Amino acid sequence: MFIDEARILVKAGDGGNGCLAFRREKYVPRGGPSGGDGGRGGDVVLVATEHQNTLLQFRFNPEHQAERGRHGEGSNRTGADGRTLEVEVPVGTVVYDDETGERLYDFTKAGERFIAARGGRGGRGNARFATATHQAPTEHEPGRPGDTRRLRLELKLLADVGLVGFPNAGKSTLISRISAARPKIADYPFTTLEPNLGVAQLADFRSFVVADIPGLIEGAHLGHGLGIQFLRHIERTRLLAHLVDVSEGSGRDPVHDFETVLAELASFSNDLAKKPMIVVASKMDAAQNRARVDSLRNLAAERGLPYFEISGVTGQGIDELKYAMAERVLDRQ
Ligand SMILES: Nc1nc2c(ncn2[C@@H]2O[C@H](COP(=O)(O)OP(=O)(O)OP(=O)(O)O)[C@@H](O)[C@H]2O)c(=O)[nH]1
Ligand SMILES: [Mg+2]
Repeated sequence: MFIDEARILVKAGDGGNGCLAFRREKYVPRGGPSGGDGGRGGDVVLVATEHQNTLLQFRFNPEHQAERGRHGEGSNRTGADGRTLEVEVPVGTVVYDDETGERLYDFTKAGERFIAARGGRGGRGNARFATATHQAPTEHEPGRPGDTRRLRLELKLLADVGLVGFPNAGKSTLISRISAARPKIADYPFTTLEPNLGVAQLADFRSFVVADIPGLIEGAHLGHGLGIQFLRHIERTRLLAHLVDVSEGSGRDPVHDFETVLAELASFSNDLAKKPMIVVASKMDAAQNRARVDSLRNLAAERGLPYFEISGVTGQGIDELKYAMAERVLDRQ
């Protein structure tokens, strides 16, 4: 299982100090104590969101501090409370205390909130200490410090985009071009034996997760090749990118390849076969026969599927494809 991890420091706001003051006003003899209370420090609250799917943002931004409470003032003015700081974490994040290892919270739904650090209470002003026999109190309290905590966040990455296609279609090459994943790439079928996940990043720091799985061949659902057991890794993706080798080297017909893989997907699950799909003509640099390429393009057009042409070798079309994937899986942002 591919796990994303981040360590963060959360600091809640300190409470404001209570005030020491006495009322001094014209025509009011012996004005009493009037020091207001300090405000409460802001909490740091983690909030689950579906707008993020990795913990990447915390690598650039590991410290989160909420506002302190304002100090109390004379004339019984209470200091304002510090604002709560909300920190968004992806749904699926598990929060641990980094010092004790204790598991503190497990986010399963968007909108769930966990108070990671509580703000300090404001100190009481001297007005609070007045009693019938103690009319000019000078006691007043400092605010309490807010909690400081080191947390470890852990997220099981779920893929947004699944790469499917025949063995040798260039799936691993593609994931290595759009993410930091470095799977084994070789000129023979079934190079990939285990699924690989990669985080594809966009220029604006948004990101999505791509899964590269072993290739499928005819009869995969009967156990041919490596079989279809790996398809469960892409069952929860929101988009499939179907790579078809359009170079002469494959020795097969692109349309036939496309339909074969689709049939294998359908025999695994109907949902999978119905997932949104992008058709990708792969190895364009080695495709001399335009008719082969066009047959795939026409097929995509007939089925109303988006179509891209790429080469993992020259880089042709890679960025366009990456942004097309992002557009379809990050539509919530
Ligand atoms: N000419 C050319 N060769 C490519 C391109 N993309 C991948 N290849 C080559 O094709 C072979 C297979 O690439 P992989 O990325 O391992 O293919 P795969 O789909 O992951 O294969 P399996 O893991 O076996 O299913 C390698 O020798 C790559 O160098 C491309 O765009 N152009
Ligand atoms: Mg591979």
